[in-house]
Amino acid sequence: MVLEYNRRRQENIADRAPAQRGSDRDKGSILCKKDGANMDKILVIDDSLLQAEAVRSLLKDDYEVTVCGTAEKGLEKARSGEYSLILLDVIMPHMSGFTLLKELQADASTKFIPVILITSLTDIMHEQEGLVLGAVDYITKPFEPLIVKARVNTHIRLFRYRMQFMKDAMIDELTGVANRRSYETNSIVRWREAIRLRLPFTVCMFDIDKFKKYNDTYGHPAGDHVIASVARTVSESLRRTTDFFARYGGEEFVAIFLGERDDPAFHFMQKIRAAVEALHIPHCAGISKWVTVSIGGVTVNPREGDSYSEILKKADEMLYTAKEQGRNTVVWLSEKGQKWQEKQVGKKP
Ligand code: GH3
Ligand code: MG
Ligand code: MG
Repeated sequence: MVLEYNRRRQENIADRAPAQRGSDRDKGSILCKKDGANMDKILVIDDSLLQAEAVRSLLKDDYEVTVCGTAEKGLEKARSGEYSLILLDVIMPHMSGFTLLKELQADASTKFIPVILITSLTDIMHEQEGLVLGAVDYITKPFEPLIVKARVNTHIRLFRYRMQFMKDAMIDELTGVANRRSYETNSIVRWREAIRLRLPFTVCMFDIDKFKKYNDTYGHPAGDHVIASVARTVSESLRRTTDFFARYGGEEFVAIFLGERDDPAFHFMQKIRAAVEALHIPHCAGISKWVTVSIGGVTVNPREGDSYSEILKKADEMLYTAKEQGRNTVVWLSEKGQKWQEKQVGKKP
């Protein structure tokens, strides 16, 4: 899945950034960001250490190269979502490069990584087989260093364009946060992850209060600014890489947390509600002096067979209750099914 791959990749880039900042490896690189935060990683899978080292020394100035001596280890590494390219040997003991290529293509977390086969099998039949299986290129040994370098550079560049394109398709233009399409995929990925890892799962819906009135009073462009400001305030408050926040549509947003218990999640949302009000964007709707949001959330411990849409429906019900309670408030359904209601703090002007 594109998003699952992108997510793991983003997490890994974020994790790697401090360690690589200012690294000597970045100097003179044409393909890596100069701050080193985004140096592309290449995985070399080859049972011949000598061959693998030759490839590593060829590419190490421009890329961070990891070497794996077996297909099994290579597969495990590839699943981390860190790699922008795999250079794969074909003849290896236990599992061949072709078998590994099939596995990589069948796995949602690895199928987007370009694979270049680098092999001593020079006949057309093997080359054909490798390309049909999904390899982006086929290089025979002994290889010409400059050609390998050029091909690697090209495929890394194409991979970057592709990732950027896929990322852009998942971003809401007005706010810069994830869009509805991104949410549809991410919510299910996280829901399954919560079931698999037996983690608490939280989903909350946000809705800007009396926003029609805001548009009618201050104009649509000003309304757009408000939507963007609210989105920025919430997304900047989220710190964990597993937190997910998206524009659900119009003036509504959705957030998903994995592994957070209900009590801290509820308090966190109270803080976010207060942070939006503290933006002090004037609003004449009579709820507060400022623009406010209502938030409905639910935390559950999902089990196999539970339905995500049921949980989302409950979060929506909590949001509806928050609106009924006078808006600018948070209403929560706890893990034990208790309804928690924040005391509404907004003051009338
Ligand atoms: P409530 O407190 O019950 O949520 O009231 P509300 O007025 O916010 O709810 P309602 O659903 O009646 O109105 C939502 C408004 O949000 C209407 C629509 O024009 C506005 N809206 C939706 N998308 C956008 C957008 O992209 N930009 C702007 N400026 N306004 C938008
Ligand atoms: Mg609404
Ligand atoms: Mg609204």
